[in-house]
Amino acid sequence: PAPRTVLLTGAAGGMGTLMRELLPPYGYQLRLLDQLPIEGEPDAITADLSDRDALREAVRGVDAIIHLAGISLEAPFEKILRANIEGTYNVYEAAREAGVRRIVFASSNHVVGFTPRPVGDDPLVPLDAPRRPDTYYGVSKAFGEDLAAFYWEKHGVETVAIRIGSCFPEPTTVRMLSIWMSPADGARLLHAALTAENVGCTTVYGSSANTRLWWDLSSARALGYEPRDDSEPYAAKLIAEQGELEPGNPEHEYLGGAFCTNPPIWPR
Ligand code: NAI
Ligand code: 15L
Repeated sequence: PAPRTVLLTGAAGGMGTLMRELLPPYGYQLRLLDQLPIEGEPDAITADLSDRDALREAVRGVDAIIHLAGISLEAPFEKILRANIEGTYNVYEAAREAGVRRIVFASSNHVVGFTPRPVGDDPLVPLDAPRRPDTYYGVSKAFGEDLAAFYWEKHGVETVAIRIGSCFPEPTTVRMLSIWMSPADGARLLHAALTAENVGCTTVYGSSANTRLWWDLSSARALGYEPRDDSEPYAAKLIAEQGELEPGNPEHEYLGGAFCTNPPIWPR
C-alpha cells in the first residue's frame, strides 16, 4: 500500500517549509519534527536527532520517513558528526526498530562535489561517478548513503537517497541554473520516491529538467519522476548579473561550486 503517514524531519528548514505546503495535496499526512519549534504547528515534535527516545516516539505508526534534518552547510567535523552522522544513524535505528519500510534520505550533490562540471559535449555525470565529497558535510552525506545501503542489505529498510542540487524557490546563481530543483519538482520527486515499488536502496540526482543540467536524471525518472520545470527562464538575468561560469576558475570548475573552495558555513 502507498504510504500515507510520513514523518518529515527538518520540517522547520527551508525545504521542510516548502514541502509542508506541497506534499499534503498528494494525500500525505505529515508528522513534523525539528530541533526548532515550528510556528503555527502545535503538534510538531521539537526534538534533536540525538534524542533517541523522541525519535522512537516520532516514528511510531508512520509508513515512511523523509529525512531532511541535519546541518545543511559546512561545519566543524564534531558538529557534522553529531547531527548528520550520528543523527542519521539514530533515524535509521528508530525506523528499523519500529518496522518502518522506507526512508527518503536528503543526500546532496556535495557527495560528488569535486567532480568536474561537464563542459560542451561532455557526458552528463553518471550515477556511478566516483564519490568526491567536497566538505565534511559532503562526507556525512556519503556516509548516509552507505548507511542506507547497509540498512537495506542487512535489515530490509528501503531508501531512496536523493542527491539534491539546489531546492529553493528560484535559482539565484549561474551554477544553480544547472542544478536547480524547483520546489514543485522537489515534491514530485519526493512523491515518486515514496511510492515507487521495489526501490531497495536507490540513489538518484535531484533536480528539474534544466537546459543546462549537469547530471543524469535517469534513475530518478525510473522511479516515475517527471520533472516539469527548467531554470532557463532565469538564465539571461543571472548571467547578465554574474557572468558565465569560467573555465579554469576553481570556484566554477566543479559540481560543488564554492563548497570546493570556500564553503558556506552553518551559522549555528
Ligand atoms: P535547512 O538548514 O534549511 O534545514 C535543516 C533543518 O534541520 C533545520 O530546520 C534544522 O533546525 C534541522 N536540524 C539540524 N540539525 C538538527 C538536529 N540535530 N536535530 C533536529 N533537527 C535538526 O536545510 P534545507 O535547505 O531545508 O535542506 C534540507 C535537507 O536537504 C538537508 O539535509 C540538506 O543537507 C539537504 N539538501 C538540501 C539542499 C537544498 O538545496 N535545499 C541541497 C542538497 C541537500
Ligand atoms: C546543499 O547541499 C545545501 O544544503 C544547500 O543549501 C545548497 O547550498 C546546495 O547544496 C547547493 O549546492 O547549492
